[in-house]
Amino acid sequence: MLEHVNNVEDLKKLDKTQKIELAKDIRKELINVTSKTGGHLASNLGVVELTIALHSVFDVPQDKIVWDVGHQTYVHKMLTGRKDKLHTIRQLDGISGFPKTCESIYDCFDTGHSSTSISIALGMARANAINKIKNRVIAVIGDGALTGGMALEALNDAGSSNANILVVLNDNEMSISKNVGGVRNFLTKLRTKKFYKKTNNVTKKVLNKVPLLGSFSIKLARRIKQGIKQIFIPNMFFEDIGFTYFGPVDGHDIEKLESILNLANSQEGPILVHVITTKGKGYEIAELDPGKFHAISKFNIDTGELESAKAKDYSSVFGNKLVELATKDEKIVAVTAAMADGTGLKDFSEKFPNRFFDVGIAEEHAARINCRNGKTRIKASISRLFFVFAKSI
Ligand SMILES: Cc1ncc(C[n+]2csc(CCOP(=O)(O)OP(=O)(O)O)c2C)c(N)n1
Repeated sequence: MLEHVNNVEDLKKLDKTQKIELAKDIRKELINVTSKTGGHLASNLGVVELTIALHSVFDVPQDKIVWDVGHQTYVHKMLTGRKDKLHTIRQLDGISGFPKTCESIYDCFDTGHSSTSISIALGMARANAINKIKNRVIAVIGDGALTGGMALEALNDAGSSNANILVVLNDNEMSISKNVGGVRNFLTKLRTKKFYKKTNNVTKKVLNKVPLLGSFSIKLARRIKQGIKQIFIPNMFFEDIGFTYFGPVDGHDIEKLESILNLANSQEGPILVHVITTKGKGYEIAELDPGKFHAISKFNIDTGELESAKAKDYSSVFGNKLVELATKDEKIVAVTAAMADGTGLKDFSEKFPNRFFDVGIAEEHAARINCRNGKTRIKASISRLFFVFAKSI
């Protein structure tokens, strides 16, 4: 099927069975290519159906899809005219592993830094409103990236606005490694409220009737909807701060995804669609160890083993030394912003779990908790954030 799909126009002509076939072909190609080039495999395997659904429902480049971090855009690149260049990804003179406006009109913003997509999309949505442009703006953000302060600041701003912004939350319970923190705990509660889907169906039926009833009834229907949700999920954060929430929806079911995205597309104002995906989906070895396959170098497809053993790098030297020092000095603790592996702190986290703090993708916050308190001194990887960040993307 992939042979017949070069761009989004080709994709839009496919029926539902053909799209499922396409998803399989895309996965095969992602695994093949990244086994030779290295890359962000697990995150891309997780968004195959989501990317197909987004490009089926929306019309890029008029509609804008802002991908948070941007490491999960390989499928988007394949569907927007760059399928034949995928094998050059991250190579000299090849295509980038991240969205690049100079590479394609379908990449609407250059990203790499996490937690920026809602701010960018909100800016675009406000510009649309001023210029009376009707196009949709969509931010696709992972649950990991949602732990970043800027994402929460943007939700705060967007929720109280009337901007037409759609936030698609790609929730796979993973940052690079397991996601952490209160936002993670809140999302877990939402995910496990299965009956909430039924509430959503009621909502859908109510809202579908709304155009017949006029604007007073729109407000009334929204209130009813809000009321129903509040009964089932008290403290429904997204709704409370002003977003219309849809979900959770199975992020590997293209039909359901298209249906919920169409529903979201028919609404005004700030909307959030909560999508549940599996990092590494469809490649068992990556599903079992999504952290390792988040960003991987060349590997053997059958075994998942790296082609060349990882050389001793700066991070491992740093991590080993820190473990050595921390063994002698119990005042040493380590702080990381969702980068335990990338900062060489995995060993430390296993040996000294009580002295290890993963604060989520929150470097600014991490730097601030790096302070003296009596005899305890928080050292560790803070001073290396910028090195580590540059390396990680
Ligand atoms: C500010 C910042 N800190 C750290 C990183 C490194 N980083 C890249 S992707 C990622 C995890 C993202 O998790 P999530 O948003 O859930 O996406 P997923 O890969 O799980 O789909 C991290 C920590 C970054 N890109 N930017």
